[in-house]
Amino acid sequence: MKFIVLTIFPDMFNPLWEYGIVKRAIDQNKISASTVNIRDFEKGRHRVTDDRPYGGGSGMVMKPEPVAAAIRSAKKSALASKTILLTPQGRRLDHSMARGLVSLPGLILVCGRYEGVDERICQELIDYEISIGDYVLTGGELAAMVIIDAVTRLIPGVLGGADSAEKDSFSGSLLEYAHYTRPQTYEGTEVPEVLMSGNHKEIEKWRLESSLIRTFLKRQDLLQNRPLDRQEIEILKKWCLDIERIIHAQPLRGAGALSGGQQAGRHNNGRHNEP
Ligand code: 4FV
Repeated sequence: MKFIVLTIFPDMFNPLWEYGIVKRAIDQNKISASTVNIRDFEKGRHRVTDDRPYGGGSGMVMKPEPVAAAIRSAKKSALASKTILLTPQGRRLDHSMARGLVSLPGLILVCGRYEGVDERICQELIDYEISIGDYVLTGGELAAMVIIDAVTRLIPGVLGGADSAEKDSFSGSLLEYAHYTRPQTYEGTEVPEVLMSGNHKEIEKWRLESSLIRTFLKRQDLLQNRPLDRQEIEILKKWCLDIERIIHAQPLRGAGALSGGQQAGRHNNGRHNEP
């Protein structure tokens, strides 16, 4: 996969190219990555790439000419690549979008600065607008790095066997299960017994329950329109029973606590005849 980043701060990407999984992917020729300085396409003596906004107002706008020239130059060496503008206006990046981008031969990532890029660029030369979140960055560079990192690790073979992307959070659109490593006891807290049992069936079941409970507690929105398989339904039903048992086992506490008589009422198949 080919990444070409158009930016006025190309050196910001050096650490990304030189460390971790992205570096390994470059060394394994799984990806090629390069930057293009938009300033190089600005003819003026001071290579100024921004100008005042028509209609007045604060801030500056990135001029169309150098950005367009940089895009057209990049496209020459990456014909099949899609051109992406990083902007809060874009479709929100998520795991399924990242998985979609992996199938492309390459990405030309346009990093805006100032208030953004002249709108006529968006209309003519941009294939997709992508946002990494509903907040405003000082530039598109960090968003471009997020996309390069999230997409590169999904390229088959980039993540070694041990840490495959299959078990990612969001891969089954559940959050990942809890991870533990040595020591077995840390500050008095034990690693769950089942994880040291070697019983892979039980470990898989425990991990699924861990993913489900974490998703239920932290990201219920992910469960909303997500079909449940038989095993997941069994687990959720078990929780319901556990919760029912707790409800029925505990005397009601606090102001709402029912008096003796009403207390009795509560046990008739759980219907509360709350006043
Ligand atoms: C952004 C985002 C973002 C807006 C103006 C760059 C900045 C400046 N990009 N997701 N959120 N971009 O805030 O992707 O030009």
